Amino acid sequence: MAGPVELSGENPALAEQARILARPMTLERRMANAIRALAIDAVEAARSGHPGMPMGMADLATVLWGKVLKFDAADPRWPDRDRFVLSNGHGSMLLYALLHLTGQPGMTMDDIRRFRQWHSPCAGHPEFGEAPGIETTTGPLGQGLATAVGMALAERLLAARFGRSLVDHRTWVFAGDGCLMEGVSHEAAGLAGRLGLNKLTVIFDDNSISIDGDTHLSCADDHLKRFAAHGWAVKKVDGHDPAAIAGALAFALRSRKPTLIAARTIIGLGAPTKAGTAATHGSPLGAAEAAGAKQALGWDAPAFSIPEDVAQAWRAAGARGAAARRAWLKRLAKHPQRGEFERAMAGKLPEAYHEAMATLRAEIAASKPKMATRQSSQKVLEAVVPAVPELVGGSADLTGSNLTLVKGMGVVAPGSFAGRYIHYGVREHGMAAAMNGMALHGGVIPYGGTFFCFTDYMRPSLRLAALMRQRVIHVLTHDSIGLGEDGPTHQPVEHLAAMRAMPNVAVFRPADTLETAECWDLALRRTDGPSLLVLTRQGLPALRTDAGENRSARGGYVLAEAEGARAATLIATGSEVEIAMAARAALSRDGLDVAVVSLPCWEIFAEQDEAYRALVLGSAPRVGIEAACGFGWERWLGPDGVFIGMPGFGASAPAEVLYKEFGITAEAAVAAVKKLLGRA
Ligand SMILES: Cc1ncc(C[n+]2csc(CCOP(=O)(O)OP(=O)(O)O)c2C)c(N)n1
Ligand SMILES: [Mg+2]
Repeated sequence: MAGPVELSGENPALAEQARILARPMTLERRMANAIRALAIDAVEAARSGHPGMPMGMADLATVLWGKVLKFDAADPRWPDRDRFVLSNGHGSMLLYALLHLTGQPGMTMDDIRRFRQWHSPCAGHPEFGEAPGIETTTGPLGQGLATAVGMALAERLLAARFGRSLVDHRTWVFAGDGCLMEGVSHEAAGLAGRLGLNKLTVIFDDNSISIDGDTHLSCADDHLKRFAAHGWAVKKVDGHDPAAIAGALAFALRSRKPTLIAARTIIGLGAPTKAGTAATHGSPLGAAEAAGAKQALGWDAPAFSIPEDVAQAWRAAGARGAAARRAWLKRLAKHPQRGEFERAMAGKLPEAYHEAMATLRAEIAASKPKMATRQSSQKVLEAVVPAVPELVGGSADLTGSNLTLVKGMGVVAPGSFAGRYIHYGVREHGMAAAMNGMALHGGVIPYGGTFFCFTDYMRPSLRLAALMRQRVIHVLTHDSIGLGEDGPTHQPVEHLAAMRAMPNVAVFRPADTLETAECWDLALRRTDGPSLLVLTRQGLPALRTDAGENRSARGGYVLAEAEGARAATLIATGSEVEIAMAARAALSRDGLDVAVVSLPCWEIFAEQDEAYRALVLGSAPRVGIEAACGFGWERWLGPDGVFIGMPGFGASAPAEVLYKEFGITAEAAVAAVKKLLGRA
């Protein structure tokens, strides 16, 4: 709720505010005041929200959207539009006001009246998919900035592939103190600086205020020096002076580096007593302060209404890019790569992909390779990367471990964007955010690698990918104690459960090379959410030789049926399917017929019809085997099932020793079955 309200005499921002408000009242200032008024009204009506940021950044938004940003309100999804990312997403009313005022579809005044209410596209924080002009979901601070790096990178990659006549746009970010304090801003800025993404501009709302009060309570960073050190061009500007703002944006347009513009603003500009204080950050101004703000701004229109001349000026801004879009459509119509461009932007896999995948699966079935599933994944990439030109790979400095690089991909470097492989550096969080940005941009399908354990370092970006249902593919190797000697810091035990708990994510843990190809196939075809490929460091035998049907497509299946009536069902994933098969053979020697179920993707299996699941799981006693914590396994094992897995963290030792010491063995599975059947 509201922080302490400063009395006018004690609030140093008020003198500065008075000087700003005394400037001549131009149409451009009234356009900015329209944003302020809508933010005030919507937050008052909702009795919640963040008026301070839109009031502070309205002048910046008016110059950017009114003069510079390339867009056509008539088609918010025009592929060659500039991308605008509101990284300080709490100021969502700024974006909703801009979308409404410029006349974009899906953002009516009634929607704004219903800010933060059930079914309104004007959610508390901007949500991708709620209106076509919302480029990405923001709110977790720093994410928008890091996502924008991926958008700017995708633009460079596509420009290299299709040429400037089809792809030539910029990425603009509004970010606050919070975004720059977040660690991910360092990763994002470092990557953008290194790659020289000069068409990326961050406009930093330099208001020295965050929720607890003055930012100097916690942060004395020199953001300009920091970004300069990251390889950015930097500039300071008065965020309430339209001419100076236009000058700074022109500087960004000319820059050969990514640009940070630190725009000095007063949070809540216009509020008679609260301006410049944290009190305007995240609560309604209150009736008296709201009325006082409108008076100070010279705004006398009724709530939720815009004077006609101001409305007209904003609609004209919305139509500014119409001619550019028409010219672009003409160029597209004649472009020799039109079909490929449209296919890639639509996210449709090429015909050549389906052929390459079918050939690969047949070849694997015939050759029965014994290898780690991370190597199986490399085999898949070797086959599909040449067939799918929009696949863009990378790794967070673990290329040789994740096996994500395929010969001939070419490495992306400053000024050289024809390659398709990105060395993200040791920046898991930034990598995952950039991958989200690439997927949101469209035209590329990003995959990236790290150790499965370090999904912890990218979880906030994974969560947004899931929330936004983006096709990003994570190659997560070294998936259990099977990695051995590196020890418990590197051995995931709770990560499968944690990732399976996240909505909209598909977690694939294949058991051999054929299953790995099947899971990759499912991940590539899956357009409505992120896919995680959880892969081993250690070698595994080939368990399957039937390439006909993609059996992983049902999430789980009976890999080996019991020879007679099922006495028990062993259920396993990934490397533990081999153990289940060994246990089945041993039990068979003892006259016990058991089935083995491979469950590479729980999420897909859970979506199958009841009858199929019942058929697979059977009614005999069940034993689950997975080299991880058992959290969640009761879902498949029922109250009477037995789980064989990790009791807690792992340890540093050779993998075989760890499996034996932690009791994840065929012998343990045999004993568990016998005990369940009363044969112990
Ligand atoms: C990752 C993350 N942590 C915390 C928050 C909660 N939060 C929202 S806004 C904010 C302060 C942001 O300060 P600033 O960016 O300067 O915004 P301003 O008050 O200037 O609008 C915080 C801590 C959040 N949204 N995301
Ligand atoms: Mg701030």
